[in-house]
Amino acid sequence: MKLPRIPSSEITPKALYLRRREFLAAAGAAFATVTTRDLRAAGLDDVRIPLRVAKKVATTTDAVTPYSTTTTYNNFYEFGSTKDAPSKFGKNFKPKPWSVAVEGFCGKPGTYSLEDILKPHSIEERVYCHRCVEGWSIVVPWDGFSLGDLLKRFEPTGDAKFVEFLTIVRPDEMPGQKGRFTAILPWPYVEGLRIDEAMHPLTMLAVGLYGEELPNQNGAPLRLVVPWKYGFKSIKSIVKIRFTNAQTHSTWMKEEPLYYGFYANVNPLPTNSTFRDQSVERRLGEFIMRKTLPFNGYADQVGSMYTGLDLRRNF
Ligand SMILES: Nc1nc2c(c(=O)[nH]1)N[C@H]1C(S)=C(S)[C@@H](COP(=O)(O)O)O[C@H]1N2
Ligand SMILES: [Mo]
Repeated sequence: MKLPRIPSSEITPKALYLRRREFLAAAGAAFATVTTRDLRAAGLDDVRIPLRVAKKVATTTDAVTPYSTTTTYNNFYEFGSTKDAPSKFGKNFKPKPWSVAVEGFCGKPGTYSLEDILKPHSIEERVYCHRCVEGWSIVVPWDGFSLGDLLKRFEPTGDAKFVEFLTIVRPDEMPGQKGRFTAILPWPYVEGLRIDEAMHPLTMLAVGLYGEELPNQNGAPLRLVVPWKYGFKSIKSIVKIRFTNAQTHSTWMKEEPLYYGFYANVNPLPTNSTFRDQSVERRLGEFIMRKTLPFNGYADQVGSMYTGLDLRRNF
C-alpha cells in the first residue's frame, strides 16, 4: 500500500501507537509492514491513519464540523439507509487492495491500481461545505486531489461530453446490497458529471478527511467531492470511471425522477422538482437554520458554467 504517508511511528498519537504495539506484539509482525487493513482485520476498526497532506487550501471561514459527526452521520445506502448504518455496518468492508477501471472515449482506457492513480498527485486539504438535499450540511476538510488532473491522464477525446462514476458492488461486505427485500437501491450506485464540471478545479477526488485516510463510511478508498452540488452527486468507493457522450442516468434519477435531476446544483430557488424546501439548511451541531447559498457558496467560481441553462427545469 503506497499511499503517501509519514512513517506512523513519527506522528501517531500515543494511544493509537500503543494499541498498534499491542497488536504487533500479538501478531509478531514487523512494525513497518502493518497496514490499515491489517489493523482493521485485527479488530482495531477505529484506527485513524494519517495522510501526508502537501497543501491546505482555505475555502471557507465557517467552523469545521467535528470529525465524530462527519464519520457517524452518513448516507451510504450500500450499508443501510439510516445515518448510523454506514459507520456501524461498514467495518467489514475492505478498501484495499483497490483498482479503478477506466472506459469509454479516452486514449488510455484500462484498469489502474489505486497506487497508479495516486502516484503523480500530491494530496491537498480543502475545506468544503457539504450540503445534503435532506436539508443538513457539514463543513469537512477533504484530503484529495483535482479530478481534472487525473482525467487528463486518461486523455479524453472530443466525444467525452460526460463522465460517469460507479460504486463497487460487494454484497458480502455491504449489507444494503444483500437480499431481495433489503437491496434498497438499484446497484451499482452511479453518478455523472458534465465534462466541464468534472474538469473544474473545485472538483476533487478525496482519499481522506481531517488529514487521515477516508473511513469506510465516507467512501474509502476514493470518493468524489463536488462542493457546489448536493451531497448525493459525491459518489463513494469508486471502481469505474467512464467517458461517455450521453448524460448519465444516475441512481437517484432512476429512483425518484421527479425529485432528483442530473444537475442537482445546490439551488435555494424553487425548481420544478421541489417537494422539499431547499432555501434553508441546518448545519449539524447548530440550532438556527442558515440560508442556503446559490451553488452552496461557490457561485463566483462555478456559476458561469450554467449561464443559459434554466436551473428551474434542469434541477
Ligand atoms: N455509493 C454511494 N455514494 C453516495 C451515497 C450512497 O448512498 N452510495 N450517498 C450520497 C449522499 S445522499 C450524500 S449526502 C453523501 C454523504 O457523504 P458523507 O456520508 O461522506 O457525508 O454521499 C453520497 N454518495
Ligand atoms: Mo444526500
